[in-house]
Amino acid sequence: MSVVLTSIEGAVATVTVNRPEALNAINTDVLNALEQAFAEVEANPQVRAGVLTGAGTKAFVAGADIKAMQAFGAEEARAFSAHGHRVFALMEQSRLVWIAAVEGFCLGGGCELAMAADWINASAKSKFGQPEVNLGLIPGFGGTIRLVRRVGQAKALELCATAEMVRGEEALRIGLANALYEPGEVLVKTQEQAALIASKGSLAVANAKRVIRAGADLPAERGNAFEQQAFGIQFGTADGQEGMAAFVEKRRAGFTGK
Ligand code: DAK
Repeated sequence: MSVVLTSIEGAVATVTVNRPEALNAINTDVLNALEQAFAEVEANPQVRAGVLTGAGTKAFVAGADIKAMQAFGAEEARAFSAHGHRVFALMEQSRLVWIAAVEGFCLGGGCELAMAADWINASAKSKFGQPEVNLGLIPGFGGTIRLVRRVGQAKALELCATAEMVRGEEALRIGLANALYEPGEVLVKTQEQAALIASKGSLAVANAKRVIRAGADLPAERGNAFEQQAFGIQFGTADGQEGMAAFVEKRRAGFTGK
């Protein structure tokens, strides 16, 4: 059985980290399989939104694989970190919105993987944390950067320095999760949300994602200029014309992704 599974339902792809016996811990095989899965989904014109999850109900992903990392020297650790950064960034660079559906433990590299998605939907029984200092380590898959952007510098450092876990409700409160669902419901609810996104103009969704993600790293003046350019581009698309015509003609828009 592959360590990463991909299923496609309508226009929604669901990518599942599938090592439940190790609480879906991330090793090199998982990174390679995720890289392949993201590339295949990206290239599939049928797919218009993505969901990332973990197999089983006990964990989304309980971290990087500690047993595998134990054998690393500094150079292997740096290469493993670079590999993870490259693979996780594929979701950020994607034309698709990616949503992480988190049930159970979401720790260390697992929390970093979830944060590389565009947002996180959490189960009320989920537990988030960056417990690397318990192992004498620090986050190595982008957590120090992405966590600060989600929850602010002081809360990010508090989580990384104390290794304390927070429950789904607290993750929602601090802005780490966007939504909270009953245990067992988060995947289905997230797939429903992804299907809603997939029903919109896909070029517009991709453009909005590109502008918002780029804008977060730009000074406001350049971000505003980038938005103006991107706004103009939408008017040259068939979807933009169709969406406005449908409103004026009081009918449902038929988007083609062109
Ligand atoms: N790695 C490997 N195996 C893991 C694992 C992990 N992160 N988490 C759990 N497992 C395995 C357990 O070893 C156990 O396997 P067996 O011993 O049965 O073979 C199985 O999953 C079930 O786990 P438990 O028996 O421990 O289950 P419990 O319910 O008792 O406890 C737990 C659940 C989540 C509280 C516990 O498993 C736990 O504390 N896990 C470790 C959580 C953790 O510390 N995660 C952060 C990992 S560090 C870097 C790159 C990346 C990173 C850092 C640096 N560079 C390259 C520089 C990231 C680091 C991390 O993510």
